[in-house]
Amino acid sequence: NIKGFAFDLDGVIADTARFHGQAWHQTADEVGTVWTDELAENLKGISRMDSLELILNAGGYGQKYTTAQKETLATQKNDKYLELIKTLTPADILPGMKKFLDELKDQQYHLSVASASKNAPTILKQLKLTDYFDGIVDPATLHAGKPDPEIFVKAAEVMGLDPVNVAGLEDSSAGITSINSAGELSIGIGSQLNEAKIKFAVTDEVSLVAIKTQLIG
Ligand code: G16
Ligand code: MG
Repeated sequence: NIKGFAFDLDGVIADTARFHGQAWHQTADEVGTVWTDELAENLKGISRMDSLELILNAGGYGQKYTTAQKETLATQKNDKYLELIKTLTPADILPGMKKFLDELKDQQYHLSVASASKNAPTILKQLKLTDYFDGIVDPATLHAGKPDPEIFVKAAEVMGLDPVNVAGLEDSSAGITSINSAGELSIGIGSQLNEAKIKFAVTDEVSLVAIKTQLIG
């Protein structure tokens, strides 16, 4: 009996990965790491500092920078990213997701956000979606990121619900693992999300009816 939905942000509500990619590409150029599509793909869903470590390690520069220098690089990336996301408008909500959120709201489901991004409040504001959600999990409070269940357990708490009454939507396999380990119903959007209980190829296909249809099998 699902009473609430916990939403990942990047790749589910909006495509912010292209802005993360643009900003990190600059960092990669600066430190000397070759930017590849594979590297860009591996940055999805992981935290800011873990992303930086991945970029440094990809070029073999893992040991070259001090903690203070890494913080400077991460801050520069975030400043660039904040500049880029200023252009976001409600037109950037991924196809079908506004309609799905309206459907959930109409039927009085609880909604929360489980994003690794510290910029989620800013992004939701740009998309004019802030009021849809009971709350947003603050990733700064987490002991471990996805695939750890913590973020989706907290997303249930935000809605005042037991995890068994929550469904989580994710586009990353680490996120699906997090949802499953939290004891929630996992809804995967995209390819290669085999562990997801319910699967959609694209955001446009997500609706309550489509979810129920897959549940009944
Ligand atoms: C998002 C992105 C990641 C990003 C992370 C942290 O995750 O997919 O690439 O590194 O947030 O973002 P920030 O630097 O803004 O704190 P999610 O969980 O929304 O898919
Ligand atoms: Mg995501």
